[in-house]
Amino acid sequence: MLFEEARDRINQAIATLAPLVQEHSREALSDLERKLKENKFNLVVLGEFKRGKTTFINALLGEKLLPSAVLPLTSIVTLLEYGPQVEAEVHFLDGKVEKITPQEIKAYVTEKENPKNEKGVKFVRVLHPASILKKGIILVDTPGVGSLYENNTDVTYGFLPRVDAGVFLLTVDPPLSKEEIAFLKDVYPHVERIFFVLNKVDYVDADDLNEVMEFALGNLKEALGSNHIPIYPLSAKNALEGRIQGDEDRVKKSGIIQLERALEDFLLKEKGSIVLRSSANKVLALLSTLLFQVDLEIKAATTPLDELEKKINRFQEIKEEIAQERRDSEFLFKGEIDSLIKIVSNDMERFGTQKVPRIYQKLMEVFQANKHKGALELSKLMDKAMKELLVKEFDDMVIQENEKVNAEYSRIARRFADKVNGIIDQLMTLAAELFEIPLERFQVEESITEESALWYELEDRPKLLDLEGAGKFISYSILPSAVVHKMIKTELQKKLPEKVDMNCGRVRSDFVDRITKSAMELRWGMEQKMNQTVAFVEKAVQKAKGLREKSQEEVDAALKALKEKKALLEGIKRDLKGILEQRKGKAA
Ligand SMILES: Nc1nc2c(ncn2[C@@H]2O[C@H](COP(=O)(O)OP(=O)(O)OP(=O)(O)O)[C@@H](O)[C@H]2O)c(=O)[nH]1
Ligand SMILES: [Mg+2]
Repeated sequence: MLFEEARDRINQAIATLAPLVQEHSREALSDLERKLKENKFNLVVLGEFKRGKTTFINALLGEKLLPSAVLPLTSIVTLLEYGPQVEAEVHFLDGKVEKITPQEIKAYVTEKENPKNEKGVKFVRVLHPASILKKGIILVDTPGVGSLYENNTDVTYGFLPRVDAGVFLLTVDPPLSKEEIAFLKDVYPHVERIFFVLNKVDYVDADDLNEVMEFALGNLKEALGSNHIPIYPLSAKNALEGRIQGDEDRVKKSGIIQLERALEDFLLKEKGSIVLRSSANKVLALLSTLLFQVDLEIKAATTPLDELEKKINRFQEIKEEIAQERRDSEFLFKGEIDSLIKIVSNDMERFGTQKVPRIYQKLMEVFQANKHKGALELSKLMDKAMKELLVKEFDDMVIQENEKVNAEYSRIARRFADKVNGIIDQLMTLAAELFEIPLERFQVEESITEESALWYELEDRPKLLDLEGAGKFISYSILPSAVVHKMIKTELQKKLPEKVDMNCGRVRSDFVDRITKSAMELRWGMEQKMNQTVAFVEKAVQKAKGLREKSQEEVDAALKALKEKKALLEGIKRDLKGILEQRKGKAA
């Protein structure tokens, strides 16, 4: 079948389905339609935070167009499409679109300048003349997942249904983490083709690189159960800088040429096919939901009323049992969250008791080195030293503690989410069995944002210190130095534990707030998901039951309409499956 013919048939399917689906699915359908028409697809750059996604995209463009940095940065999806000159526009959540200059991109897509997306940006679209874009791909920069910024993880997960092909960035350090494997597994069902890139190879020499490649490869093979997984080594930094400086040799050594070649090769041979398959698959996923609903309605409308009542009652019972199971896992989840909070409290306490003597000792070293100085100068100096030492110690501790809490929280959250997802699956299977309906890879229309990392922000963490007291030392300046020294020491001995204690308290309550908030949101999200599933089944059954109270003619007419709808949906399904059969295709 030719591309055009297949495309027309998918378009027909979309046109038929559009009036039958809900608003947000309709949006997704019209998106598919546009991509089919333009024969373009989304090549999405994915990975954990700070793997160099944005740098890689800039290297492909040959200029520092998008902002990159050392701290978790990209917070908004940016789509890059071909255009004769560079242009940029912001698409807001409320539907507004605003033209901006390329220099202004930063103000919208970074965590720093648009914290928690307070500007309400949906995505940024950039036109650029780069040749790779001209060949018909839409290059997409996504926020890194797994960082302290939960929102960034959410944004990327929300985009997964629109990924056609992916570039998954790993780095040499660490070569492949547990979190990355977990993320990859979430990505995998959404993509038709995935390219693995091992970035930052400039950090290692050739021997180490081989070792790292072997390691990553072995783990990827195991995780994905595939034997053929090419990995492209890359230094996005060298590629970008080489291109900016016109240093051909540096560009060549960076590995970007091989990767571009692979991407272009793939574009040339498979783009059309990918566009078709990816669209067909997305429409099929929607179809399975619609078919289940129709089946359920038909079944309910043809089951004798008393039997139907029995089935409804049985479903209610199952629902109750499952609700109990859900309460159990919620209870478990809550318990685990409480222990996590306890861990944080203990850590803070330990930090306090360990650090006070150590900081005091360091302060005394500063004191000894400076005690010849005048009272005023010395007291100011000590005050400054205390502030600096505290800030440093707290900074280090907060970063470490945060990593620990994050890892632990995601473990707990993932387990809970898996559990609830399992329960939902069970519910759907039972409904299917009860009403004797074929259940085919049913997907609840929902993104997977629940499994995101703990919401925590380093930037607006509580002020560590308030040191207004500094001026107090001044009045000591008229006293003899021995007295002053003693007073300063006494003051330090008194103030230091106070400050440490107060700030431990602040950090603790900050952590507790964030853990509690994240946990609450997760529970709420999972509950919504459960309720939606139950409502979905109940709505179909109730609709059919309502029908049974009408005249036989009306029932017959409704049944006829339902059966026609079913035949229509099945026809579309067969057609799409046929298209897929002809174009089989995962790791590139
Ligand atoms: N040494 C080295 N550093 C790199 C390379 N690629 C990126 N970096 C650096 O890594 C840091 C992160 O790069 P970004 O491109 O912002 O990473 P990102 O994946 O877009 O980060 P998020 O948007 O926060 O997820 C920056 O300091 C880059 O300069 C590379 O190949 N080698
Ligand atoms: Mg980025």
